[in-house]
Amino acid sequence: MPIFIMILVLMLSISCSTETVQTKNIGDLQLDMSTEPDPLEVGEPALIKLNVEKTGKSVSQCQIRFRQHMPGMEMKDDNTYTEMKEQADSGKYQGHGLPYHMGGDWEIEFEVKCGDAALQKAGFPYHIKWPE
Ligand SMILES: [Cu+2]
Repeated sequence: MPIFIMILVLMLSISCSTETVQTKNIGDLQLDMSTEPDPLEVGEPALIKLNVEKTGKSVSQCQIRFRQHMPGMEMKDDNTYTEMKEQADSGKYQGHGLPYHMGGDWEIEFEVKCGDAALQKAGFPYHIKWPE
């Protein structure tokens, strides 16, 4: 294989493995959200991943659920929540959401309850493109 093709393949594999992470702070918690697929796609359910940290350390055993909705547009699944499962006390939580039925401005809203702290909500805006 010519060297330039090898370099091209290498570059493609690197760019595919970089995931987009959105960060948000609520109280003293830092939430990092990423998705598979990345970016989100119309008509596809996605794996939503949330890492929870407090002053740089992962926070374990939180109860987290999320819903997906389009602000300004009422839809039947607006209040359907997905419970997230923690990956072996890692502070990394995952859950499969519902498919996104249309392109536009969505919000993925998390409800996070860690230990004795009060339940907190955090919304991540997400624009989903219509397929070409
Ligand atoms: Cu809609």
